[in-house]
Amino acid sequence: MKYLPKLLVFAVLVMSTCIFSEELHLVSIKCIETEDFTGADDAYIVINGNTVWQRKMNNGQQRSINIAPIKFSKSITVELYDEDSGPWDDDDCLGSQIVRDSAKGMEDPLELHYTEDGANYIIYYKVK
Ligand SMILES: [Ca+2]
Ligand SMILES: [Ca+2]
Ligand SMILES: [Ca+2]
Repeated sequence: MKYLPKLLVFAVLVMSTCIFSEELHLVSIKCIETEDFTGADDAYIVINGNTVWQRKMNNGQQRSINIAPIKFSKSITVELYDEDSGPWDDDDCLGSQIVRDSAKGMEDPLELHYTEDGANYIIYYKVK
């Protein structure tokens, strides 16, 4: 019985690596058209309810996304927002896109398109 706790920890570790076997690598983001018409957007990416990246983005800009890969299983949702300020100006959702494990192993980065609220963005990603 004294090995049981260790066995349980081992089993949970094995199970979690089996369940979350995919890794989402966000490569870069390109702004074709901002949501704000007064200048740059304060674009931010939300995954699993957490803001994982935020930068100012203006028309024609492309930036690399230097964050750690995010583990997932089967599918994961990647949301893009523009942050606004002031009590009457809520942040704008530019779209919500789903990455699937079927993209795993593709050599070239794939694209997610965000075109809500008049904006136009592309997020490039890989699944490993
Ligand atoms: Ca806005
Ligand atoms: Ca804004
Ligand atoms: Ca707004």
